[in-house]
Amino acid sequence: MAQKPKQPDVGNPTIVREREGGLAVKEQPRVERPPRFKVMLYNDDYTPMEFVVSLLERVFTKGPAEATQLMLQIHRGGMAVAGVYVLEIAETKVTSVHRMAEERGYPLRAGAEPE
Ligand code: TYC
Repeated sequence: MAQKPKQPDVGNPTIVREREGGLAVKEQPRVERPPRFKVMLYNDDYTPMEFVVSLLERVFTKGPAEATQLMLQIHRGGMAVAGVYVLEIAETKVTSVHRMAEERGYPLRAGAEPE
């Protein structure tokens, strides 16, 4: 009876395998989850509500209803988490918020903090 071909063990980093030349290489287990960062949006008295809603839709990919609820949560409570991302993405979102607000002369502030 024919032997079932052995599946390559690609993707299982804990296995020690024979490589060309007979060298056994133990790969590092890639089990660490990269740290995540909350992107906070802060209330102010001047940025128009409609602008915050459209920014939450565009930058944080919220639907219109969720964006409106989140904007009202910030307006009433002073701040809210707009999204959670790995550091580089979180920083890019913060920069986008500040750039878009500054372009229109609004004082809207955002910040990233560890989850
Ligand atoms: N408080 C603002 C207003 O009354 C609206 C607002 C909501 C501003 C959320 C910033 O992150 C914010 N126009």
